Amino acid sequence: MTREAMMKAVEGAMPLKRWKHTLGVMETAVTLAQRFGGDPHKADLAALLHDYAKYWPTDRMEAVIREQGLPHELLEFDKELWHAPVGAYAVQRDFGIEDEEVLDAIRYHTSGRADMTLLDRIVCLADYMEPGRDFPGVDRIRELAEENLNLALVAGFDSTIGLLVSKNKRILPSTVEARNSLITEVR
Ligand code: DGI
Ligand code: FE
Ligand code: FE
Ligand code: FE
Repeated sequence: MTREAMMKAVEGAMPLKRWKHTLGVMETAVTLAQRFGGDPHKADLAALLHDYAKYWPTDRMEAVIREQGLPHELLEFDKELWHAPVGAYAVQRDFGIEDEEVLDAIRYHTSGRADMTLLDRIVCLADYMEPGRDFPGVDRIRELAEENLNLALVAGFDSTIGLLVSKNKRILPSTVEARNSLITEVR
């Protein structure tokens, strides 16, 4: 499928606000790839597709997790986590995406994971800091991202972890592992 056709399909799968977010993540991911030696083409593609399953009904996401053997552990954590691994499955099925690096960047864009690839980091950070994002600390993340991808991403995870702690919500172990792994590298 062409990029144009995928863009139409992704746009049609979400409200306008989320499509604008997607365009922001694409632009930011390409900039970060150029800045930090990543592949801009893969960054663009993974960013375009990263939230494809965001508006799927919960029961449909749950069915994919169960039927496709995705980690069942996810079902015990916030539903907001589900669209990432479900999205990786869906873009392979619906658009024929087979590039494992791109699929992983989609799969882990929300949770993170230990030893994230460069592309994982680029997409996850772009998702935090695209121009349309506005949350406490986002400007600090953008500042750090001028120089240091890892420190910026740690700041991103810190904002998420802080939010989850303040709401007394469970934290997926992969998110803690992602942060542990990043701070071990920057130390
Ligand atoms: O899909 P987006 O809104 O663009 O962003 P996202 O895919 O990064 O989703 C993030 C949401 O997931 C955010 O509101 C926090 C929520 N969340 C719930 N539990 C966890 C979690 N995020 C992480 N990283 N880890 C969790 O355990
Ligand atoms: Fe997302
Ligand atoms: Fe994210
Ligand atoms: Fe997103």
